[in-house]
Amino acid sequence: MVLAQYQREFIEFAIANEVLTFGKFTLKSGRQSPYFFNAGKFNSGSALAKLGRYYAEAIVARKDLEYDVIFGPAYKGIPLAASTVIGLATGDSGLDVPYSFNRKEKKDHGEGGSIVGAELKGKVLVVDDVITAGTAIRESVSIIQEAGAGLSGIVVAIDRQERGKESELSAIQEIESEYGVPVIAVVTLASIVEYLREKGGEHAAMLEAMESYRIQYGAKY
Ligand code: OMP
Repeated sequence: MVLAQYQREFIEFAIANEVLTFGKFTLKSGRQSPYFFNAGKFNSGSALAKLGRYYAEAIVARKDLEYDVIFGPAYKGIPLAASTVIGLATGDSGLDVPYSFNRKEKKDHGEGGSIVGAELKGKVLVVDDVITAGTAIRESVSIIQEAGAGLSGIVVAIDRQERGKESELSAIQEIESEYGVPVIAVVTLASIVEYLREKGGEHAAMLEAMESYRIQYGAKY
């Protein structure tokens, strides 16, 4: 595969912020992974500003994407959605897009309810951090459907391209065919593998660990 320049830059940005790290990690699925992507480590104003621009560019580049509101699922999706709408408003496109997010606990006083921000209606674009098995995303889809709105697409920083427990397809492929919407990822497992291959030298051991993980859990493309 050929790595686009923005993907190379994004991987370097994630490594520099210790968002993308290599080692031994246990995932939500129980799998032992040689890498982890912790979006919570984008934890300063300049990092979020830059991150918001990457998401905004990924959205603008998909000309076929239609959406009325951006939704960030609690918790990690909240700063991501906020950064993305700022990225859209301050970038070349200058789009002023409404956004909302959910509370994990429903509030029964004050304004009440579990949705904060813009009304969740019409076509909803979900902004989240990572898709592995797709569990978190399915929860977001339920929230959108309960609000009477419709899912129109999903944008994530990374698609780990892992197959589901009972399927050869990746979680993203399953979601795309199940809901009939596009899932856009800034980078994928394949991009990270390609990045390590380009770097060579001291990255050889990481590359080997990533390749064997891909053989064990990677989806078939
Ligand atoms: P799924 O719900 O299996 O799609 O996994 C997505 C969630 O896993 C993310 O929202 C994170 O909570 C967590 N996760 C990461 O943040 N980074 C990773 O590299 C891998 C995972 C994970 O546990 O699979």
